[in-house]
Amino acid sequence: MEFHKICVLGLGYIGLPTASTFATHGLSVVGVDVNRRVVDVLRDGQVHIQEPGLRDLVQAAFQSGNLLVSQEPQPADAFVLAVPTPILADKRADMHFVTAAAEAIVPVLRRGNLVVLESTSPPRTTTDLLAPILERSGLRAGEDFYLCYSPERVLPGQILRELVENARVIGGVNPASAEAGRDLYQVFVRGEIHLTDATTAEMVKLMENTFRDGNIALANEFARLADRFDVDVWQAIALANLHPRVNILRPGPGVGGHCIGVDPWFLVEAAPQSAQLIRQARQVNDAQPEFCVELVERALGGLSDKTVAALGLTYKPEVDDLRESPAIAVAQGLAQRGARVTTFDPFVPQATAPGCTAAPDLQTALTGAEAIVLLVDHSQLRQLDPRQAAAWAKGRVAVDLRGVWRAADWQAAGFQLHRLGAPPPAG
Ligand code: SAJ
Repeated sequence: MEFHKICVLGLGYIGLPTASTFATHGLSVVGVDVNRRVVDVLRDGQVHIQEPGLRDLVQAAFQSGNLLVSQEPQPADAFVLAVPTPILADKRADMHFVTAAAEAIVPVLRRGNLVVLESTSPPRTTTDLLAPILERSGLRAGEDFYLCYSPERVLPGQILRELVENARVIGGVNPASAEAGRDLYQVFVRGEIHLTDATTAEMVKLMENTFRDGNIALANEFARLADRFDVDVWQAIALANLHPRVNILRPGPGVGGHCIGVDPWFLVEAAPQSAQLIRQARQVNDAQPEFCVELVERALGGLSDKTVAALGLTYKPEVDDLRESPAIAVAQGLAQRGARVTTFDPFVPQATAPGCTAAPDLQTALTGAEAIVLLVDHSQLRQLDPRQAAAWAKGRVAVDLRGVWRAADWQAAGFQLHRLGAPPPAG
């Protein structure tokens, strides 16, 4: 099947790079976002998302003359849905963006079109939620138009490269739909394209992120056990990972972002009795910020009125994304227990956590601090020279929740370095 014009619905972390990449590969693309501000910002030549290389890619897409942005979808050969699928407070999937995007397509859907859902979704969303809405057009999914699920699998921070290079899974409501999906994505995907059915493709995506969440939960539980038995979890994991069939991930303050902490709940909601381990892993990771707050409290011998510099706020290193960040939960928890918390994140210096104060730079954050807590291992924070920290800080307590600061260096600078999942420093 040949594609000349496509509509990409949702111009966020996935939709904007995808729309721009299709445009720079010669397709005529209408990027659609219901948010007027997003459309205005893009028309203004700006980009509302921070991702390495994205600004240049979007500019190239506009300069090619192939990218238009609009609040409304237009008739096209294919429609790609890349809208958010967050969870509600009760951990159920919030599918209203998918529903709304599908409803917006109905009036412009034509015989022979392809519709692809990329948003991470509960099993059977494509067949049981999306198809019935699209069939309000009077056309039948798989017969009159092609319908696929093809999950985005790109890592924030590496999106542009992974979009093109990663293997792609495309699941159709019938084989002809999957093949139509392949014809679309092979416009720019250089990784292998694997065809399957729509529900399998939905499960693949959920299984990938659930696997990672479970592995991190295990690492976090190992950190708690190591704490209990005075073992250095970092050394123990490094040694265990020498086994050819073991690859334990890293403990930390918890799991953040809009994917790994969210997607496993879609399986729990869909089949609670069959997803008990998955639920438990989520609960372990969600409890990890509190465990870290208690670690800092122990290190300081109480938090009340203590001045704490909390370094890093984003959900992981080298990104500016604050969504569901466990670092924010830890900083907030410290403040709730009475500490005076100053936060600093080099990627988002204006941001802070509830009850905390933002410092514009590292020196301001550390000045007068009784304890320094590393929450996110951005390279600037990882490389913090303990002698410099000693010159600015008031106290000599440091807490490394990422396992990246060298104990010997910090001790040499006069600090007591406490590390997550490691015995407390001597003395
Ligand atoms: N984390 C740890 N320990 C680790 C690894 C990660 O505590 O060893 C934490 C991070 O600090 C962060 C969270 O987990 O808070 C998630 O970060 P991440 O880098 O593992 O993943 P995301 O959310 O940025 O991207 C994931 C990726 N999925 C997998 O690696 C299986 C990505 O490929 C997906 O496309 C993305 O989710 C998504 O959009 O679903």
